[in-house]
Amino acid sequence: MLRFDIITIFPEFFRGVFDFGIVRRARAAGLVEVAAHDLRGWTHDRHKVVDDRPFGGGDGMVLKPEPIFEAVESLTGLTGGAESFRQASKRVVLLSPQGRQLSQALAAELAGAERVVVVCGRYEGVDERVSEGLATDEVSIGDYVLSGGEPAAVVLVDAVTRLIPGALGSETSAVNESFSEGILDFPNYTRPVEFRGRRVPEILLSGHHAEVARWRRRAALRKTRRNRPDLFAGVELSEKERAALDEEDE
Ligand code: 6GU
Repeated sequence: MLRFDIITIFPEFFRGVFDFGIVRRARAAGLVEVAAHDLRGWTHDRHKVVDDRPFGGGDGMVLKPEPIFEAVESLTGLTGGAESFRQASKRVVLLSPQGRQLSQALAAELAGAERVVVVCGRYEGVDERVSEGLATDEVSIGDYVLSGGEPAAVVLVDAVTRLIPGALGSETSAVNESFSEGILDFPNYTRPVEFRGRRVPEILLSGHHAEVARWRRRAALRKTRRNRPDLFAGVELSEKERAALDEEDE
């Protein structure tokens, strides 16, 4: 059982969002548990203040360290910082645009933890001592700006949950997916055979399994080259594949 604890100033944001699809099923099966906690619950003043003005000046407010440290320490029962969390198979993920980018490899690592505490930063910032002295990981979901870490927390929980053994059910496997081979997934088609003048590629109707597999690999490579040249640069092509792709270019 992997437990996610999300620390946020908007706990209501998560109402219902984990009640669909794979995540719902994984929760129902007892494979994961997800709880959202209001950061203000770890303040001690009457106005439940969680932020303050930045030292050195500037716009916006910065999340204070004390409530975040208290929240993480009370949820984990540990006060020894990143090293003690890792030793206990717990991870404390600070979500911020300054993090390293979430990848399938990091998602797989987190899927092996017993506890993942997710701290939702906000766009203006989080006191750096959270990153320095509390988080095991500082993570971004991509190069664009969100107003807060909450949408990123939903992304993280989804990406990690579907990698927990049993979460996808017997009919599907995470092994055949996009990124597991370093290239994008192949294009899929279903009925009808012709739709608005576009036909399903004939090979897929032929029943020749080896030819279908070869077509899919080449179509996936073509699509990866067009949409993700960064991934394509790392792909090892056989002579035949290189020739086939070069031929299509003419
Ligand atoms: Cl994790 N937080 C915010 N505020 N913006 C982001 C992000 C996270 N990842 C990409 N942009």
